[in-house]
Amino acid sequence: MLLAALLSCFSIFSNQPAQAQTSLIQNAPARRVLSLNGSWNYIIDPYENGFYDYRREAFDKSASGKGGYYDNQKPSNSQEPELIEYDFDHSAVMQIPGDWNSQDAKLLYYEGTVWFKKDFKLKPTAGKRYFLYFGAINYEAHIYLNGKKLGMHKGGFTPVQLEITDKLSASGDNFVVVKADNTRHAEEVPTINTDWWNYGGITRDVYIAETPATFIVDYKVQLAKNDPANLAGYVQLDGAEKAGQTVTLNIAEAGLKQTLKTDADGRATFRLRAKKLKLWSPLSPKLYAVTLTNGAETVQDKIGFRTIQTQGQDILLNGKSIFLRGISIHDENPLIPGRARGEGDLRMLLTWAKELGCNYVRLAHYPHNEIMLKLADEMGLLVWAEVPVYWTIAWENPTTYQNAEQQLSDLISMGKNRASVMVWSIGNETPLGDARLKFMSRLATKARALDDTRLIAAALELHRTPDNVVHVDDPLGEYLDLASFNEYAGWYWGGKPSEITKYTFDIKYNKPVVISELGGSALAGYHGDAETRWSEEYQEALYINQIKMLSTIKGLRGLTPWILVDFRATRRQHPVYQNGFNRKGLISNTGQKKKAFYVLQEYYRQQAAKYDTGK
Ligand code: GCB
Repeated sequence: MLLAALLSCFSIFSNQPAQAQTSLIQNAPARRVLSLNGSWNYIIDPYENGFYDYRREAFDKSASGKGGYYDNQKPSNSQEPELIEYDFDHSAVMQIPGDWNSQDAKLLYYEGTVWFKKDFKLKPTAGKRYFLYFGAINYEAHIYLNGKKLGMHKGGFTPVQLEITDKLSASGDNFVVVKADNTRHAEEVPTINTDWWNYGGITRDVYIAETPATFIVDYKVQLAKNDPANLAGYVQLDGAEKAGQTVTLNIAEAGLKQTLKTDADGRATFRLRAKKLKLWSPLSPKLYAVTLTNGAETVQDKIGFRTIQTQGQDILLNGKSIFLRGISIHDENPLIPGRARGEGDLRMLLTWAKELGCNYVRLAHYPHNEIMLKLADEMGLLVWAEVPVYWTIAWENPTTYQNAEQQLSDLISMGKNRASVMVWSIGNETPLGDARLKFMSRLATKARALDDTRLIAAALELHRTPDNVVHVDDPLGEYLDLASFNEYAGWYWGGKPSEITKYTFDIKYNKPVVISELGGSALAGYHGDAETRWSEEYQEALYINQIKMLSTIKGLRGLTPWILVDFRATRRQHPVYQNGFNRKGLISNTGQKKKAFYVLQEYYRQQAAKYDTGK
């Protein structure tokens, strides 16, 4: 606890991403005691007047630590009239989780600071610990409880967790204030340039998790690497009494029960024979109820077990060859519109993917909601999960690297018990260069060290020669398990859709080829012939010819075309065809399926008939 307290001080005074958080609580929603979702008051603060004084000194670094909006000051009844130039209680409210861009017309393009405040009642119980948990806040968040700073966090798609055990008020009346700032910076992750909307705010669930004084903070219960007969993993306790404790692992349905003893660091590793497990697969997404018990504490999870490995150019799921019928997905619900806000939105996206015939999804380009991974487990969809190391990152900046590594570690921590997750992707379309290779290969090594039971990949770029050969030879490929690349023949290059079948592929690596992107745009309801750009017929022809062209690739083991649904993108400014949306969706932003949807659906039907034998 002392260490955790010291670390959380560190985050207050440093500019680093919040290394402050103790390890993320595994399956945090299962420890939820109080949801803070709902209406939060907010104040728009482009000049950051609630954070800095007029000399641009941060209030929270002053001797008193006071003066910022986080004080949530209200007029007292003193004789002297006080000057207070903000008032949360009379400010507008917004629904959390939810981005600000789609909830207030003034904020559609806004990049800067918005302050949020929520009152809540929670009387701490003696002997318990409390953690304030945000699923995600984009991008830089400063968090205060009852006027005191808890910490700072950078990274818009990974959880923010702060211990508040000693900071809750004894009376039970509390308020939390968050300064969220989505300003883009060149040295951040992602950097200033992306092809998605920079949604700001508290975009995922907020709650308080309650735990015993010493508790199960983390665990991994998965099959050992490539070994369907053994479970391997660990349980990690946190708290003063963590050494020498007994933890029971129970998977009743499989008749497995094991008592584990923690070492001096509160960790118990195990390897357990588990011969008769029914393995998880998209055809049969079997999940087992897994229970971990330490004294009075019981943590429950639903976990599937499967192996995934490559063999030459093959991908083996549970030892059997699989073809990945995929689609790329952004964490956005165009129908609301805005960031997906909860289970219903996420289920809608994955249901569309199932309807398309998918057994696999690429969750681009950043960590998606933990709920998405759980739904994928339940619905039988394999997952490519990614960090926002996208395009031009500040490759030479050590802080940028640390930030990327932290986001990767948090993603892996959050998803490591999900059978659906088969790929950790370390980035997308990063440009060739020495500094980049060093940065990316280091990330690949880190990902492997954190979890060697998944494949490591990245979406690479290609280049062409005048003989119509497409080359994939990025040196980063050496460090990866898949030959994955984005390929836009018929849209960004290669002429009309009917011309692209002349291309052949020269792929340097003897690894499974999984095309991470392909596609072209169409405005739903706009019709023309197969050569009319933006028409549904153009996109349809593009998919037909892409499929023909790709079928010539030896070792093609799957694809995730770009993208399931049209999504908001600032760089897409054509007033007729785009109107602020990237139109490469197979489904429009009003939920209308375009012609190309059915082309891919038919291809996937054929692939399923070939590979999904049901055995
Ligand atoms: C890409 C990017 C993706 C873009 C897409 C496009 O290669 O990886 O983020 O949205 O192309 O539509 O241009």
